[in-house]
Amino acid sequence: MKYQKICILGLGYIGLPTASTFATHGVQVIGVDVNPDVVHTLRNGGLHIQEPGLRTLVQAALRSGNLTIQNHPDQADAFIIAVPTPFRENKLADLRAVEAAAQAIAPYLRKGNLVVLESTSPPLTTEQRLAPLLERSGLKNGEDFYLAYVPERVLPGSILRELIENDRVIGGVNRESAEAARDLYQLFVRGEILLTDTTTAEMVKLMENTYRDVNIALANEFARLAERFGINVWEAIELANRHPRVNILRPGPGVGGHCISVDPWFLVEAAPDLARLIRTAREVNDGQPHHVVELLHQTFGILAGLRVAALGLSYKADVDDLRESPAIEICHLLQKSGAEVVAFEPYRQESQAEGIPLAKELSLVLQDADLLAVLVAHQDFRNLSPATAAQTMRGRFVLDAVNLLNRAAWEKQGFQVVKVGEGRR
Ligand code: SAJ
Repeated sequence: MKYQKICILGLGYIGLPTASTFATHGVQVIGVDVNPDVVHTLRNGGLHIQEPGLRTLVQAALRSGNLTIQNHPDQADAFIIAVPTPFRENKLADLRAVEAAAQAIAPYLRKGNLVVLESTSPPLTTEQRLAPLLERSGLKNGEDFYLAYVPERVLPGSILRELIENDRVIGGVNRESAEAARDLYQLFVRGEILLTDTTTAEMVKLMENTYRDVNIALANEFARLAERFGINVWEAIELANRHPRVNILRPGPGVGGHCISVDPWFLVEAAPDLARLIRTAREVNDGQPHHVVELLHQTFGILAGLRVAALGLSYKADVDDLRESPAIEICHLLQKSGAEVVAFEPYRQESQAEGIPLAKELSLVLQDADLLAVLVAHQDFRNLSPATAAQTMRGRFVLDAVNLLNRAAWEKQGFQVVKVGEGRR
């Protein structure tokens, strides 16, 4: 199939790079977002999210004249839904944005069109939730229009490269739909394109992120065991990973972001009686911020009244995304314990985030602090000098939740250091 004009709904971390990449590969793209601020920002040459290389790519796409931004869909050869699928308080998937996108597409759907869902969704969503809404157009899925589930698999921080290089799994409601979607994605994907059915593709996406979540939970549990037994988990992991079939991930402050901390719940929701390991892993990772604060209590005693300099608020290193961030949860828990928290987040310029005041510079956040808490392993923090910190800070407590600091160098400056996964005998 040939595609001249496509319409992408949702211009976030996935939709915007995808829209811009299609546009720079010669396809006419209508980028749609229901948030008027996003539409306004993009139309005026701005960017509402940060990702390495994205600004240049979006500018090139706009300059080529192939990318236009608007707040509603239009007729096109293909429609891609890339809207968020968060969960609600009760951990059940919130598919309202997917459903709204499908309803918005239905009036523009024509015979021979392709509709693709990219948003991570519980098993059977494409068949049972999306198809009926699209069929309100009077057209039948798989016969009058093609329908496919094509999960995104790109890693925040490396999105532009992975979008092109990663292998791509495409699930169609029938073979023709999978092939129609393959014809679209092969316009820019250089990885292998693998065809399957929609529900398998939905499961594949959830399995990938669940696999990572369970493995991080295991690393976090190993860290807790190491703390109890008085050994250094980082050394133990390095040694265990010398085994040819072992690859233990990194313990840390917990698991955040909009993907790994959310997606496994979709499997728990779909089959709570079966997904027991998956639920436990989620609970271990969700409990990690509490564990880190407990570690502080045990080592430093009462936290009330301490001034804490928190380094990093994003959900992981070198990204600006604060969603589900364990660093933010640790700050909130410290505030609840009566500590005064000021944070420095190099990717954020605002004066506060989620009720946490933000300092504009690293040197300012350290001023008069009693406890330095390294919560995210941003590149910017790697060269932090213990001598400078000792001059600026009031107290001598350090928490390293991400194994970034050299313990000996900090102890030499008189700091008392707590590290996740490092037990002391
Ligand atoms: N984390 C650890 N220890 C580790 C690795 C990660 O504590 O060893 C933490 C991170 O700090 C972060 C969280 O886990 O808080 C998730 O980070 P991540 O880098 O593992 O993954 P995401 O959420 O940025 O992106 C994931 C990726 N999925 C997999 O690697 C299986 C990405 O390929 C997906 O496209 C993305 O989810 C998504 O959109 O679903």
